[in-house]
Amino acid sequence: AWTKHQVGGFKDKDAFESEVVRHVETTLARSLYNCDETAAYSATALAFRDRLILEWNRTQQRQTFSDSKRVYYLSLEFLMGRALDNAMLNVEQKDLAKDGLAELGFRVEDVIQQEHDAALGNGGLGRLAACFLDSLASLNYPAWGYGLRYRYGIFKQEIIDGYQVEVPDYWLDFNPWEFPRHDVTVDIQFYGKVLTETNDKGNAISQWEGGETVKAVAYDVPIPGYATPTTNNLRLWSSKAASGEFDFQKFNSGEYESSVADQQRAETISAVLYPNDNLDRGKELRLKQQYFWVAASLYDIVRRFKKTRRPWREFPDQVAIQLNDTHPTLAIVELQRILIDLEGLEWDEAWNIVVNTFGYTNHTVLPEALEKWSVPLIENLLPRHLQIIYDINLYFLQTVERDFPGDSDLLRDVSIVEESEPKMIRMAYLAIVGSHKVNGVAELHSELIRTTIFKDFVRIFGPDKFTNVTNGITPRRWLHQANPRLSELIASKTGGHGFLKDLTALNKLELYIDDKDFRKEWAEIKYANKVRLAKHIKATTGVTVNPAALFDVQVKRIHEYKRQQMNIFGAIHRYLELKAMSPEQRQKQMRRVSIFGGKAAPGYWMAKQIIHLINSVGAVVNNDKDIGDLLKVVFLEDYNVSKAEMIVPASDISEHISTAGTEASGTSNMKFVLNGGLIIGTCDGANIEITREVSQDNIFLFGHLSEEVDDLRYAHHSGDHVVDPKLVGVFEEIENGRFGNPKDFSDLISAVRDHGDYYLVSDDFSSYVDSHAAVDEAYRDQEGWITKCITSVSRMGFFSSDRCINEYAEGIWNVEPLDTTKDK
Ligand code: 26Y
Repeated sequence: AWTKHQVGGFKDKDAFESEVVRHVETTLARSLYNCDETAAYSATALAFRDRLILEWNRTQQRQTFSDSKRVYYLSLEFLMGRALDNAMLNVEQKDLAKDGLAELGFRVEDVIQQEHDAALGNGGLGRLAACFLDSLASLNYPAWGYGLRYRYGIFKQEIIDGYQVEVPDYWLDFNPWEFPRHDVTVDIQFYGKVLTETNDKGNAISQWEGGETVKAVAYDVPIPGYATPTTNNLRLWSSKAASGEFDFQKFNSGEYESSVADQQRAETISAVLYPNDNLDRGKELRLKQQYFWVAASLYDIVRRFKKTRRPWREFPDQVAIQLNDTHPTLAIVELQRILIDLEGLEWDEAWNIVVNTFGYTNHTVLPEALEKWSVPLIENLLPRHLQIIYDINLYFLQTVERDFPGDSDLLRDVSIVEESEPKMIRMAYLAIVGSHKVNGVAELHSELIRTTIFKDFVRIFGPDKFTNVTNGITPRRWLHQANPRLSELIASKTGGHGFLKDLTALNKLELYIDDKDFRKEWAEIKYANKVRLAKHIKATTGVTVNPAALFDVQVKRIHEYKRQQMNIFGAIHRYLELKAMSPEQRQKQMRRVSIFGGKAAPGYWMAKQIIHLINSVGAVVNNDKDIGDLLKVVFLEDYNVSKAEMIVPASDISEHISTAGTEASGTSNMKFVLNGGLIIGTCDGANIEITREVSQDNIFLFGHLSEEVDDLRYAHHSGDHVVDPKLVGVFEEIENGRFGNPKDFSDLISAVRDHGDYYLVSDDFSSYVDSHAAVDEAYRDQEGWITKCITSVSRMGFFSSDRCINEYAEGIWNVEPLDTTKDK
């Protein structure tokens, strides 16, 4: 069996310490006497990195020699967070590092905090990709991630005078976790034109020529699995000016500035992550990013395949490529281009290979998030790809016409090319046509895509092409790392840390549901986590919160469909009710801290108004002497992965309150329950499956169902739309100026009152308020509450990303884990 110190870890504490010292003195060129926490972090990270890369090498060799099928996960976002804590825990050497660092005069927790988050993603989709990498490695799947090495990740959020201000996130100053591969580069072509000739067989041969070239340089990030030698690779591409004679000539002939400008233009491609979540803006630079990354990745994958000297038809037996949403859909077109233009395959043979290689995951039904690219834009940037897209569409529509003769509405509806002005390419349709499987990310969501946005494709391809893989989260980061005390307590009752590899083992906890000591320890851990968050709130906002109060948390990207506006309206309603009470009555009420966090896309006006309203309400409520501890409203700045690791374990109740049918899955809902918090939520996304597991008694559900949404929206426009009276009271107070200039919030109010209330805030408001009253009641009974929490945690095994990855492997990729013991 694998022992961690063989390669992946350190022989003992002394070996670790001497590596840290060596890095301080040589790599960092500092003396031990002026080694501060930053230097201690750097040296510790470098020491662990050195060990990881040895295991990484062995993993790559093992995977190459075994000649097994590999998975390639293509994602424009990898929201990794910090790496050091995770690496220490996954190689099971955090205790050793803790002792070693203590001897050098440092606390491991302080050293860990020095690390800058790797924030190469927006929200759920990017974090899902990161959880998947952890599971793929932990389960020993031969798998690579491919993404972009953004110079700037998601912006840092500052709150100034209650408003969001965006600050660039320059994170690469010191990044010990990446290995530049200056020898692994790919030239990527843009623009130019297509030359078509006829060969001797009379077939048209197309070549894409001219245009400009940009160089892609690989940077590799090692991904350690938990308690296994497998260390997989995340390859991120960085753009650079191609060392073309072109620039050099310019440089020589004195056109220094324009040569530098060319260089900068090339580097711009991987410069910044687009900060939109679930909102498509159709910017040319984003299309350039997509093609740059997809073309470099495919070149790499094809190069690796060609080394095996297998015939092309075996490509899908060696390679599975998963598309994380439509962002990498051009990979379908690029592979078809490589096969027909460069490798000389016939169209049908090539297309068969392509379809059997790709799988497509859809993450949203929101129309504004479905990618479309204008035909003129693609034609200019990628002329040959546009031709291939038209051919793909032509052959596809021919099969539709054959199977559904004369149905011209159907042809128009499913055409990859939308006949608008300008014409648009519907990327989701292209992804469906070019993949062998399409999946949604929770049961309701998968059902919705089958019956609404993709229903015509179910008719055409049959139901088997469409499937569900309910999302999951890695219990390593989201329990063991974020909540170490809870992880230890669970280990002490379930027979060790095996539950981190098989999360269903949590069910053993139900045996201890009446164990007094266990319950006491459970409650103490939650309280300690709340104390830690309370300290953070004090330090960052100046607001004092009582850790004995009920912590009510909503942290996620700010979006109207996620309905943070309903939450803050609810908090205002609670405030008004408290104000209306006599002091005696008031003292009987449950204490609450209403905690918000999340970023708004910089161009999303309504989302920014929501942030401003939350802060404005906080400024009034938190300073109201009548209210004191009974209600606090805080907005936590710059919500990110490492903040989530502190916030999630400290919640009593978390809010997952999207309009039914709009949140594809949600994944933080799983994280909160796994950490002993309960949920208030709508019947949406994975909330439904969480309810099935933990039972109706252990979740606070409210609101209309997804089947009802269309009718309600329709009714709003038929004249007699009445706003819920409680909500009217809330609006009155806002408009009275109680929370500052009412003009600042008028769009939030009119969206509900005057513009059709698309997200059903008014329709769900009274049931939302009632549900919060039920939360208060339940929390009064502390013993009953703890029982709910323990029961819920014990039933969360299903939501491990390990289960989820195994479902992809079996149902979509047809890949198997690699035995890591054979070569030992
Ligand atoms: C087109 C482009 C601007 C775009 C960029 C980012 C579109 C969408 C996104 C991000 C989407 C996203 O994060 N979706 C979330 O995916 C999670 C993982 O499947 C789900 O849990 C969550 O419900 C969904 O909103």
